[in-house]
Amino acid sequence: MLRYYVPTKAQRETRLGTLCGTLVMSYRIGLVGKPSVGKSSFFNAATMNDVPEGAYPFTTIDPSIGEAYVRVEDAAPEFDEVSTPTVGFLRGDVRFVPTKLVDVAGLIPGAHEGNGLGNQFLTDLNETDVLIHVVDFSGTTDIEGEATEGHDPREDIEFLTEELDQWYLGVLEKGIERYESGYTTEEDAIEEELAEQMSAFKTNEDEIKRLIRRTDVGFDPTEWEPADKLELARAIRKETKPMVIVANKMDTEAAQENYEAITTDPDYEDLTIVPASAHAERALKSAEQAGVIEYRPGDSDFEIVGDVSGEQEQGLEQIRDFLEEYGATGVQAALEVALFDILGVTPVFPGSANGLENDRGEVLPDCYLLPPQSTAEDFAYSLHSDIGDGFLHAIDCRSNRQVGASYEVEPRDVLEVITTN
Ligand SMILES: Nc1nc2c(ncn2[C@@H]2O[C@H](COP(=O)(O)OP(=O)(O)OP(=O)(O)O)[C@@H](O)[C@H]2O)c(=O)[nH]1
Ligand SMILES: [Mg+2]
Repeated sequence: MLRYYVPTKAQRETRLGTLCGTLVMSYRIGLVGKPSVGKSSFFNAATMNDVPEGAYPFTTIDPSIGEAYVRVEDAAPEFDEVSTPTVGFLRGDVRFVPTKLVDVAGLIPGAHEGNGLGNQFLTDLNETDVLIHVVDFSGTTDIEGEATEGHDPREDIEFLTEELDQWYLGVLEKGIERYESGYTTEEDAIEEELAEQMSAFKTNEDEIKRLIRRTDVGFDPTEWEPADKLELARAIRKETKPMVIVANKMDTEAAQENYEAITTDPDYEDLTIVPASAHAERALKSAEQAGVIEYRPGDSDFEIVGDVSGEQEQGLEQIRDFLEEYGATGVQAALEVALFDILGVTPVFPGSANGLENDRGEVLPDCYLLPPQSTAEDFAYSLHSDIGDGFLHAIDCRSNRQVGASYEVEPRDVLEVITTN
């Protein structure tokens, strides 16, 4: 009866390993940057928490993890249904699917050598899958986060990647030392040693091997020059901590001028930069909670529905002008660029071909965020290991067609999994 490909135990374990790392624990987006750029303000605006914000460096010391949401167009209306999410929530036709956001201490140049709050704070970023680099585009904070004027945000963009690369290099060098000290047995390959040493960065042997090949440094670390080591460290960092830049404090004129200059500078055209105002997002969400406006996070407009003072109205109208100019506050957009554009995460709805409602009366209660190139079978494993083990085929609920184990899922697929058990 099993007409479809069933993985061997070893294949299953490898795949489950990956899934446990990313799916079951859900995605983690890390906020990085020098002090006073607005990481905590962005965190609070996205998660509606109240971690301390302050116009002085190192306001944040201990990391915070909160729940943020990414928007996915709901699939239920295509089936003439209204969904009832049990995970996240629905606003109009938009599903807000939860993801984790991490706020950490600010980094200053030399952090990897212990400057500022030092190296241990870098490790707070270990478990993150993708980074949002928050940059103060207003230029009113210097490279260490102290108040100034006319600081060039380009400097911040440069230093942060350098700092992360040096951090990776330090860990990589420890792995090379261990390898060369003969601590490991002779048969061990360098990629094995490095994968173990760098496992906290969510990498593995295959990935290291691929990156050694891609950087062309060769498999004998005794031959590696300092520049080779840095190149490899950088390649591993780029792979395991891809990054989007948020141009924050865009509600100020100075930030808008810098944004215009940097986004038209050919040296920076390869970067993904999202213009944002953490303050505007927070203000709109707070006004919504107070019943003053109706605002759906990420939207390009809002409606005033309550009584407002003249001053409040003026503030809100200023934010409306901002939304008109930049399309949105940028907070939602940055989270979505990080997960969907940079990581290539695919949202998939578990459904049923015979009407979307499940036996608990819920309509499309869940939406899974799957790693790029996930197959129908990976999706089954993400539902439950037993469902993956018993996978027969899946049904695309829109077309009612069967799809096999190796079918690559597409964004907003609605799939039912048929199993042997
Ligand atoms: N104009 C403007 N100011 C902002 C915005 N976001 C944050 N700020 C201000 O920038 C300062 C620093 O904000 P925080 O959120 O504490 O910055 P941080 O990056 O978490 O700082 P550390 O925890 O010290 O690393 C505060 O005075 C905020 O009010 C924004 O969108 N616009
Ligand atoms: Mg902070």
